Amino acid sequence: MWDRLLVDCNIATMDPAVPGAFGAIENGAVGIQDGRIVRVGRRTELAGFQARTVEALHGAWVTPGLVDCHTHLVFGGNRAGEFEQRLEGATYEEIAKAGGGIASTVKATRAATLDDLVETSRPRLQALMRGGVTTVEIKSGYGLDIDTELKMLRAARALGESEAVRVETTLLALHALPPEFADRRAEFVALATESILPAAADQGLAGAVDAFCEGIGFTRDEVRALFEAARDHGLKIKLHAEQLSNLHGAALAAGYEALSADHLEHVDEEGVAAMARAHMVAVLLPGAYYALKETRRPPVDLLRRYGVPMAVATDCNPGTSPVLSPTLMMSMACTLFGLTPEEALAGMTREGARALGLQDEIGTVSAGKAADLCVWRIGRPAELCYWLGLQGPERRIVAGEDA
Ligand code: DI6
Ligand code: FE
Repeated sequence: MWDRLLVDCNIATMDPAVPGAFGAIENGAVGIQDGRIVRVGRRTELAGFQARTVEALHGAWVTPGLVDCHTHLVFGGNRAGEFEQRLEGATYEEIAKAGGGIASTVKATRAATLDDLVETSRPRLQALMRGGVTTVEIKSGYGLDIDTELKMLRAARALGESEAVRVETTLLALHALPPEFADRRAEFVALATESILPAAADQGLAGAVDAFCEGIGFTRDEVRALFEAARDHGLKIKLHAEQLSNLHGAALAAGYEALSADHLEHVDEEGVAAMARAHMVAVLLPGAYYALKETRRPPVDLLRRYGVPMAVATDCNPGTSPVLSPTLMMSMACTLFGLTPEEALAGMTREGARALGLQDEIGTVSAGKAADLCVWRIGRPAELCYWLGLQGPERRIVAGEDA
């Protein structure tokens, strides 16, 4: 006997093995046992099965729980003041060069206690959860010293333990050069690769590493040193690449079998081809594109042509993407980047999972995966991308339990 059986629903399985748009099953049913999906199909196909509770969803749509595969949601303070400066014409790079930007968040994050960080970040996480997120990746990167980087990762872990959401942590080891290393780049890279990364790995605080490969960030050679260390410590690899210029970071990441390259507004065909060969995911971040008023879009057609899966994420961060709504990002992925609603929903579910290396565990409504689901009171899946300011799902189910 199963634990739960959801009936009288339509299911956007997002499972490529289910034919048709959204892998949709109308008049469907989902069986759940021990936190996992045991069977998905038409109601009639599941008629012979029994469950302790049978719940009618009155025609609602069930989707995979949303996967936000790229956030920086743990940080101290915020940058609403810089938002005002940017509205008056200052650019992100100018603000960064004048000591604001990431450096100002570093200062606030260093000053915060672990508890402060957890409690100021919690409402941001809860907003994403209300929007339908059941798995979130959280990066460090506003510490830039060993204690603060580990504090950020511990805060992310503490949030995951106290909220009904899966949290994946990433050490963003090369995000910005901290002021105290202003003329000692090589020393900072050595600190990141030889001290911070091994400490995070040894303490089991991070599953992956990331870096900001950019003119105002780090060079390919610096990033390569980090990736070598990540490989030695068995950490997965991701990269902020080609956001503001083309340093060929995506191709570098491909050489290390990275899970994803993220942003990619300036990636060229060679980079896309390298990503395809390495089976990487392109993580598209329309919130940062919007907030920075960028005009160059990621090459979506090229990514499609090469068969590079596209994920969509919030990039929730205090500087370039103060975004608290996953469905708003799906909308922007359609309107600003030209994704179809099906691609946008796949981007926040199946491909987001792939960008975290969790494609066998979450991301589609399929037998054998974790029962992480959202129940939406909508008439068709495209509504998830159509409404701006959509309220979240009616129900969020994490590991088979209402959350
Ligand atoms: N790219 C981004 O968009 C964020 N980090 C990065 O490497 C911005 C982070 C910030 O401005 O605080
Ligand atoms: Fe980011």
